[in-house]
Amino acid sequence: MSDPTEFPVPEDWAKRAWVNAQQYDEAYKLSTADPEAFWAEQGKRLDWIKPYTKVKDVDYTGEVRIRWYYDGTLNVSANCIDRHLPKRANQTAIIWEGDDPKDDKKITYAELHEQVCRLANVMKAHGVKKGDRVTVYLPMIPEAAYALLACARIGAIHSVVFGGFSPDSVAGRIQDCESNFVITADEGLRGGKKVPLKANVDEALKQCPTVKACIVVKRTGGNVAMQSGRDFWYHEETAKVSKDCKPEEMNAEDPLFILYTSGSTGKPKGVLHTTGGYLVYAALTHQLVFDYHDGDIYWCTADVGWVTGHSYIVYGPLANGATTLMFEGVPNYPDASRFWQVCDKHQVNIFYTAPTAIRALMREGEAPVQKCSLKSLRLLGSVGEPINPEAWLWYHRVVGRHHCPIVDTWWQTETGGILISPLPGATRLKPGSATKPLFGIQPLIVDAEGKVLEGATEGNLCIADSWPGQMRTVYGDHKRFADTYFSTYKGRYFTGDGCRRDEDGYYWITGRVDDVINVSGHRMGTAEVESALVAHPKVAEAAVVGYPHDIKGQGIYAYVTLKAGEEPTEALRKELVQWVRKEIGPIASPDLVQWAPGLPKTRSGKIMRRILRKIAENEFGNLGDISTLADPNVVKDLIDNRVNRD
Ligand code: 6R9
Repeated sequence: MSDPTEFPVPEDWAKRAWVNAQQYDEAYKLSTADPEAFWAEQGKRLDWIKPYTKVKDVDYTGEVRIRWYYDGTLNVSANCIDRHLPKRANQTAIIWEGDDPKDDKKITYAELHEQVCRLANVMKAHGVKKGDRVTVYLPMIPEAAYALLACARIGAIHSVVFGGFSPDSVAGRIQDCESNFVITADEGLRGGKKVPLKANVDEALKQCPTVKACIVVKRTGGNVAMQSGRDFWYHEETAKVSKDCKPEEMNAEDPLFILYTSGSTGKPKGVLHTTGGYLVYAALTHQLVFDYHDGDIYWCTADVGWVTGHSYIVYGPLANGATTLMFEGVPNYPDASRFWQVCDKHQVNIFYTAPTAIRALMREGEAPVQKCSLKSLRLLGSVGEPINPEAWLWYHRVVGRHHCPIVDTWWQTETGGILISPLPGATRLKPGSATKPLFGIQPLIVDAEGKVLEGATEGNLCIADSWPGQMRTVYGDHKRFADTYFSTYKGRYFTGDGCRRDEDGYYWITGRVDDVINVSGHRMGTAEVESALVAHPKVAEAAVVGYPHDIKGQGIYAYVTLKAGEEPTEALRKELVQWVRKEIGPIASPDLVQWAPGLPKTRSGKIMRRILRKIAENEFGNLGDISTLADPNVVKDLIDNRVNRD
């Protein structure tokens, strides 16, 4: 029997869920017909210090202006902690599961309050003020959540840098936002291996004169250098201060955080999110997409270094008074059943992970899953890249044992929260489709000229109107914000993704249409990898493209032209891969390097990436029009010398 192509909403789900099919249709209509009314109502899910009277002020043209709830004031940490205390002081807020299966810890809302207040007071004692930028470079330990919330409590803007980034990447991000305070740990621990976080910070800070102080969490107890007057131990500092800290009154449009993300050109952009709209949107989507009810145990396996960790480990769940699980380790340590063992151990009801993890675990066969009960699981989620139907069906059958709906959630760092996704009690599922837009979201599919295409069609995905969780600007460069997202198709937000809509109005994301590649769910700008490669003294030129990779989704394929006289040896290939790891971080390591005596260029000198992509994809039979090439012979050489991936 072939696999089903559609899965109806299970009856019990339609009954118990916050939203059923009919409610979805009605609310969606209202939300798009009268967004002001819809979002005015939704804003009430937060506690406001001064309630808003203005809801929406958006202009996608010209300089671009996006404001929500903009005369209201509130504090995000008070909304994620203090307001829950009367009812939930002793409820677990965070379940922490360490890298070592013997390590775990539960933090109640009362404890969370104390920890966040203490850290907030430490920052204040070190002179951190409202509006200052604080860089957070931490492993997946509870202090990461404390750090975010402590910043929010005093109105400092956090900029989390993923622990896998190199000292240079950390330095670049600190410099870009002129951060003056860093929170890190001695070392991280992942899959039994240590990550030298403090040593990386030391290296980075050589280039960062703005940083006045660095707080270090003792995680492994490893030996680290502490610079007197600049570096302070977290446990010592937090012991000195009061366990109460009054939350700062913030305007809804005051910045909450910056998160750097890769684009098709230039350096990573500092995506800026603000206070009120972001939290309304994260809370709403966390509640509805995951159908979160009181008492549920919810686990999102992302790292706080990515937006998924911000919105769906910390802010969304805690705004909803949820119990959120935070995992320090990796899916295959100590063995390939770790995820499922954690689900059983903590009785996880809702499990949210990435297709790359599912594919990697699928390769290990069913035995590691079958030996676990998984009886507690009720709902599964996917995020980060398109999920291929094969992985979807495996996830549904083997992990979900046929009875857990899968929410395939499409969104971006820029969108703050999920925009297109099934609602488990409302949406019939099709494996591989992110299905339908959430409330207030109006997707448009446009052709290359920006013409809006109707009905079943395929093209580029834009969003017609704003939602409260949308990014507000690129930190320090508003023009880049307007140019990147609103100038390709005038007056519309362009996502950078390709998309198909089927006859039922279901959306199928086909992947990036710009020069961004998606490696294991992480965004990488090809331009960034290229500039790292050409920074090597032996490299004259480089072009980087993605190619299909069984586990990672896309792998990194680099074409490298060496300087005259340099020998293309295996040792140099390895050196270049190491070089990129050092320059950017392990996630940017090229999987394949091809020595290219020349790159295909137009007569005006533009590299024709379309051709390089096809060769990397092994689809060189159909290269399309190459008549505009300055030297068509280079193409033959590239095809003849392409890297065999088997
Ligand atoms: C949340 C996140 C965003 C890019 C996005 C798209 C891809 C994310 C997806 C998906 C298909 C899904 N993407 N979720 N593609 N289906 N469910 O991943 O943010 O790191 O900014 O990446 O990821 O290409 O444009 P971010």
